[in-house]
Amino acid sequence: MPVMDAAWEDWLATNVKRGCTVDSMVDAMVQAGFDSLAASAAVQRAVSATSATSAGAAGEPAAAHVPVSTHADGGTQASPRKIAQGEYRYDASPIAKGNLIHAFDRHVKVLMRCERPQVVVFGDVLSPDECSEMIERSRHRLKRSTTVNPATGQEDVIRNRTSEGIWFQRGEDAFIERLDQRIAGLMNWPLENGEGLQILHYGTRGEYRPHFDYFPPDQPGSAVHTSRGGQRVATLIVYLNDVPDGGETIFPEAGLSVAGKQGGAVYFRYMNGLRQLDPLTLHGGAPVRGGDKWIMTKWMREHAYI
Ligand code: PD2
Ligand code: ZN
Repeated sequence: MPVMDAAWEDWLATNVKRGCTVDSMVDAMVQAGFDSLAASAAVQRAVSATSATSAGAAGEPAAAHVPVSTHADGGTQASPRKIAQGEYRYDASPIAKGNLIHAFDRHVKVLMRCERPQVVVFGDVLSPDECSEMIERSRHRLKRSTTVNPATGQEDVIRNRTSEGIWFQRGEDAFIERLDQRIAGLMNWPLENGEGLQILHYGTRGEYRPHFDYFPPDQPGSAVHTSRGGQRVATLIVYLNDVPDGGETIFPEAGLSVAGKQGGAVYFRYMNGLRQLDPLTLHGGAPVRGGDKWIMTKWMREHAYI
């Protein structure tokens, strides 16, 4: 594998300034022999460094891969309050204390907590039957997943995200409503601030390269998404099956990896009360090495998502 030397750093800085997409740079590095994880992390660092220099916004990463809702209807205008600059300050997490959290209709186990970044791993958020029901409801309706082009806000099918997905509208029937309520209780965030549940399916070799879930504030395409409900503040990924091999959720900047277990979930929070965004929440879905992987994702916004 090539090494990340000064020549590569220069190449990255030049291409970021030229406006090349993250994917094109990652692809070029992978072609040159870099491991995809190392390439993604290097590109994200270069994008962050360049946006910090050009916008004077130290600590505000300019992410590129933002999964979005495909719901098309309009919504309320989010407050245009500025994102605070400077080093991310860890304030109190909304997640309840204790080893067992009462979330609407279920007691959920806390298996692991990390403070920097704020990550919590839960067991038994959904029962095995509920996981199977979500998979069966989704199996025949899957479409290739997209990511947001940060320049335009449009969705692109690109190689960094090899999965298929489907969205359920919030509260679309009694079963979904119950899961929405439980998840809002667990995340301790208003139900109406949640996007609809998204189901994702990865086959063998499917992966989702490292990215941020929040909309990069300095990218023109983000305004399209934050105009409805404001910025994303936290994510819950629920594992709907046991993956035979691979498919961990990884946090490369934190050196953390979560191997999913059916019904369990990983929570991470990236926007604090000052509206700063936490660059340590860079995360991805590692390649599935055997079998397939099903997850369900809930993204919470700072305002009602109507
Ligand atoms: O599949 C995953 O583990 C994963 C990892 C990172 C999913 C997402 N992000 C996502 O849907 O945003
Ligand atoms: Zn993500």
